[in-house]
Amino acid sequence: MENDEVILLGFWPSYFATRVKVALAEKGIEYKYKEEEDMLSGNKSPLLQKMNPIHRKIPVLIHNGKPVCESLVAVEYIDEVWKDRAPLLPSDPYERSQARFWADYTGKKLYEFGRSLWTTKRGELLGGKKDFIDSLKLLELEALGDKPYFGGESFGFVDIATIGFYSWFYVYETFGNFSIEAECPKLVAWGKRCMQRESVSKSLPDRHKIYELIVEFRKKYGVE
Ligand code: GS8
Repeated sequence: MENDEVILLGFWPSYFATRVKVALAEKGIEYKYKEEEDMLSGNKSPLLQKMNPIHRKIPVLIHNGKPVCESLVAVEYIDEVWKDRAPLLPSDPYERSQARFWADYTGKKLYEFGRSLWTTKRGELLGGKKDFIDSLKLLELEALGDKPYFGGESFGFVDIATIGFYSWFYVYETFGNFSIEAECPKLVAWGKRCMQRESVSKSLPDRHKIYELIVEFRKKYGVE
């Protein structure tokens, strides 16, 4: 594993790419990061098109020249290949199934409802805001509960899958005009707890930078 070549194709604000960054950091793997420069205009680099010809999406983990696409697939791959470090997924099959379920939930529901908050004109939000808050509350109640991390006492797969959204909370709150801390205090406390880990704090994008990007995006596409 010493001489392995590990490359990550990413786009800095992406929570999907953040998943892979945090997993690599948790395992202490050195890698080369390559930014997709022109993502918002829909232009994909030749390397991305070659490495992910099916979806042409980041993140792509390239291990010794071979691509692994889809963020959660990449996180599981990292966990299986670098076994000498603490495991990211639980060892019990049922717990593992539940971890996969919630990781999938955050990538689908939080992504979908969260996106509608900043791609919708302010006056037209209507049900989108409620859907988003409900999806967060459900995650807090059903998956996190009173535990410090989703998997229990230690940081793991669902934390890795979800923590990238924490950087987007500011965008959701600003465009949705609500406080996530007021709605989901345990989830916000969890986010702060995760930020105390170096693997997280050094991998997460800056929330104000994301906000500025979204302001630009809304201007460019006439969403005001
Ligand atoms: C989603 C990746 C994705 O949406 C995963 O890896 O988990 N299910 C995939 N990537 C976005 C950037 S982050 O919002 C992307 O690459 N979009 C480009 C496109 O849709 O063409």
